[in-house]
Amino acid sequence: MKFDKNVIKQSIERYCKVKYGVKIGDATNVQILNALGLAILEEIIPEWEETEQLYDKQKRAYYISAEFLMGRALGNNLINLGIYSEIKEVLKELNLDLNDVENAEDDAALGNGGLGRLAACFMESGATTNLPLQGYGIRYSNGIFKQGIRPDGAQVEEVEKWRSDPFGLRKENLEVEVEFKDFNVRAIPYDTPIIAYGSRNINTLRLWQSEPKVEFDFMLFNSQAYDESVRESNRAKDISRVLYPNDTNEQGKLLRLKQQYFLVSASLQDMIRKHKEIHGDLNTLPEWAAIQLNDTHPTLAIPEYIRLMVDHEGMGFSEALANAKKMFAYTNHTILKEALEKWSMDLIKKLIPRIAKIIEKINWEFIEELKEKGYSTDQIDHYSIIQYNTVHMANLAIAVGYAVNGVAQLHSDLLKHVELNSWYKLFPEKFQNKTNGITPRRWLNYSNIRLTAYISELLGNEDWVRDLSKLKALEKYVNDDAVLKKIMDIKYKNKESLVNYIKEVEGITLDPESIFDIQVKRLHEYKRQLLNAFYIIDLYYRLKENPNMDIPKITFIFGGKAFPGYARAKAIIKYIGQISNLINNDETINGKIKVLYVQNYRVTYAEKLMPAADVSKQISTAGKEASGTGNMKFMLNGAVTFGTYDGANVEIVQAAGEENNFIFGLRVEDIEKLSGKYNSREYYEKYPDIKRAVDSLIDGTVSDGGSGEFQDLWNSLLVGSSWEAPDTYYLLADFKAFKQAEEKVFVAYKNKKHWAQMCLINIANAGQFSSDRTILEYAKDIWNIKPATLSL
Ligand code: PLP
Ligand code: GLG
Repeated sequence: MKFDKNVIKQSIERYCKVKYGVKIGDATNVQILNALGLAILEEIIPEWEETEQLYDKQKRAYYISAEFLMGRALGNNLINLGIYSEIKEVLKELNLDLNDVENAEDDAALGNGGLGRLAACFMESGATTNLPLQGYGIRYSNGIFKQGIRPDGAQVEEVEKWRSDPFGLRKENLEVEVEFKDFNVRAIPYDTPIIAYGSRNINTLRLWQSEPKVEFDFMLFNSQAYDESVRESNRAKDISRVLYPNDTNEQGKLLRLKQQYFLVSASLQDMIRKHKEIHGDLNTLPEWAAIQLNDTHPTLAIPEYIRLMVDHEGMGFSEALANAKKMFAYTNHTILKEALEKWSMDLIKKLIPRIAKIIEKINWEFIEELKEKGYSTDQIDHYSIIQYNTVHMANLAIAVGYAVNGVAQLHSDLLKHVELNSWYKLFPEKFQNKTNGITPRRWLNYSNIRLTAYISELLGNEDWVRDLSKLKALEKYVNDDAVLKKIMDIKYKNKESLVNYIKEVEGITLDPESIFDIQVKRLHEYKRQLLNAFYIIDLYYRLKENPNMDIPKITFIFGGKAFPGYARAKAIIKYIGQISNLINNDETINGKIKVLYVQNYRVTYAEKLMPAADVSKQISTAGKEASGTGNMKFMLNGAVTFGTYDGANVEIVQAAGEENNFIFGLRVEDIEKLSGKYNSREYYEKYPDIKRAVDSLIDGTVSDGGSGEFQDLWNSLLVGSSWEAPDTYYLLADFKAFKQAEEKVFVAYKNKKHWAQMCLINIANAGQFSSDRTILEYAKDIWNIKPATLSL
């Protein structure tokens, strides 16, 4: 972007005037933010259009996702445009502070966690690697809820405001209509520019908003039936009103089905219209478009594509199906059974009957194919897309899609050899691995400016930002005391910044001299925050018994939202809050340990936590965390991983060395061997420390306020139920190993130089976890698309 200070200044002034009727001096920060957003849009729109035209000449990939966890846009856009300090100056001259303006922006929290944040990183990397990649999603008016933690530790949920969308462009001219059985809605696209770093390309994320065809019914309004008069209108608006706050668990709700169909129908109509405009012939669409289904949520795109071709374009069913088989690819993000989406055929029939018919037909054709190949009736039943009047979305995606990928090597291997083994046998050629990644622009350049500047100083340029594998060259400093010291100084400063932020938003004072041991992620039993908490309570008991115990000061930080209907997850949050109250208020331990559950963990909070972490806690039960991406963010910012051999942790320690991280506990093979034989009670009876920690739930150490939640947690570990074995996630089996690993952390931390070396080696080997690498692999191995770069 050509940058001219005065032009930007005048634009901000103008937009304040015409949009809000205020002078700059009287404008609120939100108004300045929006005016600045428009000023920047005005400058970049020519390049945005140019990029679109360039991409029109070649095959594109479309990433359809129910979630995009974008976070804030302003700071990152300024970094990518290379005008962060210039804008800071401009604002200063106008008596404004860029930080305040940045803080006026609410997170675009249109996602739950890893899956949505991955989609956001992919968008940015797609632009930066100049790939013709476009995102399609839903513009929820309300993203993920805002979480508060009550003094007793309990989670409370509130509506999160999203007042600002400074770069979203409403494109009413491109609206389409989505048809349900008994009503139609308008789908209005809002385009967000995705700005490349170090290139002029600007990609597009297109989010659909649902709106009614008529705002209200005048007849009803006139006859004073006010509620009735807006009922239809609300029914339409409801579709994009709110994000389901459920991470890895499907509930089969009608509104959710509406959202999914709304998303795919609008997106496909958009793609098809464009293809017709440019190429005319719809038969060639698969040569020009690859469509990635981010998890099964957008799988209805397959029957919807066929419907549009057959019913609207006069194509034969077999041709449409054959085309679909060349166009759709599916990413699996989890092997947790409860996350595998299923929809009742009755529900589909009620909402979108034509789609139900098409799914039946796809299934029929698929079964015929299997019969021809000589499969038995039993086998066919197993593969069937429809079973007991229920549609298995993953089956549909795998049967029709041409590629299926997992998100880390271990996960992809488990899909092939365990979870989806029968499918792998049927279609071995479809299965791939694409290990997740993160964008270094947001997760280092923007959020850790100190480390960014120092890396550029050491490497002599900024090339590493676009080619993260160049970080490897940092390894040569592994014995350079000055470099090691500087890296630790930076970490310390980042910790101080976090301490200030936490003081401000949580009202709690932390000590930057202590180890910052951080576990932030959605609250889920398989992620085992409870195991971490048990370790902490055990450490606390030991410290009380032996106040002179020689350990470094340590601060345990937790963060993450629980699905509001997930009682056990909420009980775990409360328990952590309770032990935190107990420990933080006990003066006899001299502040040696401190525990904090930060409120409302989200992208903006993550940007402050990652740069300040010493230890990254990644302790899921082996085999359960498909990949993790938080783990990569910590690594890139120079934290060591304390984790199980799970998901991408495996690749992290392969890259940076097991000796530079703390790996503990059961591996997938161990768990397979234990399965069916595991008895948590043996551990409980045999080890007094385990018993003491687990019993802290019910022995009066802490209180759930009489709700019985803690007893339920205790039962889940030791009693189980008719549908669930005790301790399904092997907390007690891994407790001892956890404890030993933590002892190793304490020892290692005492040797400052060695600790610094571990951090440096982790940073130097984080290159392969750039989402640039991931997205280029998708482009080459799945989408068959090529970069196209605007000339300078
Ligand atoms: N939530 C937010 C706000 C994130 O930034 C991330 C990733 O960094 C996640 C969730 C996913 O975390 P994890 O990979 O640990 O599950
Ligand atoms: C899933 C998985 C994570 C994974 C993420 C992105 O649970 O392990 O890192 O997708 O692939 N629900 C998720 O966040």
